[in-house]
Amino acid sequence: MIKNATYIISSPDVKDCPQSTLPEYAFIGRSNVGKSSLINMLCHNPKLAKTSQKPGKTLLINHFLVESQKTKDRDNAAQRQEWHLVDLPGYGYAQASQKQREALRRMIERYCLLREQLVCLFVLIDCRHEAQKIDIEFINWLGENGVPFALVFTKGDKLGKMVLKDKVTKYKERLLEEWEELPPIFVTSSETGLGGEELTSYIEELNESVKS
Ligand SMILES: Nc1nc2c(ncn2[C@@H]2O[C@H](COP(=O)(O)OP(=O)(O)O)[C@@H](O)[C@H]2O)c(=O)[nH]1
Ligand SMILES: [Mg+2]
Repeated sequence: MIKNATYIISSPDVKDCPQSTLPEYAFIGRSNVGKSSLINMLCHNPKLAKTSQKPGKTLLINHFLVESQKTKDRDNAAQRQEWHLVDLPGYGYAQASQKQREALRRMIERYCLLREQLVCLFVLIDCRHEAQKIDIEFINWLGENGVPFALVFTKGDKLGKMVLKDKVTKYKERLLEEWEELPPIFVTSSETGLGGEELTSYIEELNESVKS
């Protein structure tokens, strides 16, 4: 359960990111997939991360400090946690120039490979679309480079229950063409709150597991 979230800083490169060693979770995906909206939904604050109708706005690594309270540990006691949530720029923005896209790709790759605090990268996928080449390539790159990730289907409110289930099944089948195991998968909607608790609980479990 997230109690509080505050914006910290926007950084142009991984080397400029906060020095803190708090466990970190980043959201990535094509621009307009719903990254900022999902962060706001999870944090119960519609104004926290800037959302936009126009894709390709965020070009920086945005850090948020989150305080949450995990209940039901072994002693059934509430446990306070602090961690970072990161809103990354969207990849594959068609209107950007070749040079811009290349710079953005380098920045994203550097963040994924060099940010030691990163516990899990959440790759967001619009549930309405068939598997897109750019997403599959990125997912494969994560796998090849050993970057821990999970998949998050967004905008679940836009499809009926059965169609949604079918889309997710198809996506899994597509991934299993290349991978033996599936990553953790979440289905969410920032409009209805679908999947918010599952995602937060997952992060809280991971926080627990990385605690030294
Ligand atoms: N219906 C619906 N619209 C959404 C959802 N998430 C995001 N959107 C809309 O999609 C657009 C892009 O969202 P945004 O969070 O800015 O995407 P980002 O570029 O990935 O950060 C905005 O117009 C949002 O209102 C969702 O779960 N359901
Ligand atoms: Mg955004």
